[in-house]
Amino acid sequence: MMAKKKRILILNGPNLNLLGKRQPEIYGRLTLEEIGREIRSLAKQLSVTVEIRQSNNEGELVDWIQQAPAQFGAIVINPAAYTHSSVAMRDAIIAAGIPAIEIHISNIYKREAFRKHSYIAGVAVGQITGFGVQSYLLGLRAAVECL
Ligand code: CA2
Repeated sequence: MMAKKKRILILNGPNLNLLGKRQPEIYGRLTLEEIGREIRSLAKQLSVTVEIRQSNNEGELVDWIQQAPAQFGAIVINPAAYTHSSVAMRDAIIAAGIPAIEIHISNIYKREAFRKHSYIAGVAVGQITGFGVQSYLLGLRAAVECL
């Protein structure tokens, strides 16, 4: 079995299952499935394994973050709307104690005022925001550097 340090968990928050289906002007035309293919292709080049999950449920995301250290060396997370509301996800990341990289497709600082605050940023290694699908790929590269 591949060492857990070489495994990276990619988490996606609420509504990201709609990617490619609505609001392409903000979030692009690729579906989460298609983005997943690009992520897996880069992971192969970087000699790491990725597991990609999406949930619309805050508690499920908290459970996955809590369980992550048993199987994964780092987390790349697009918390979506929970970025701006979830103390629970922030606390789970602190408790997990493995590096987390926060990513966003859109630039959250160029949008509505309520998106400018992230509960996750202060406990993440860093944040990548505004590069479209590339945010996921840059996030994966950053995570590999943290292993
Ligand atoms: O830019 C990002 O990646 C966000 O995390 C996306 C979230 C938003 O709440 C954050 O402020 C920034 C929204 C995800 C919703 O995704 C959709 C995709 C297609 C159609 C509708 C929603």
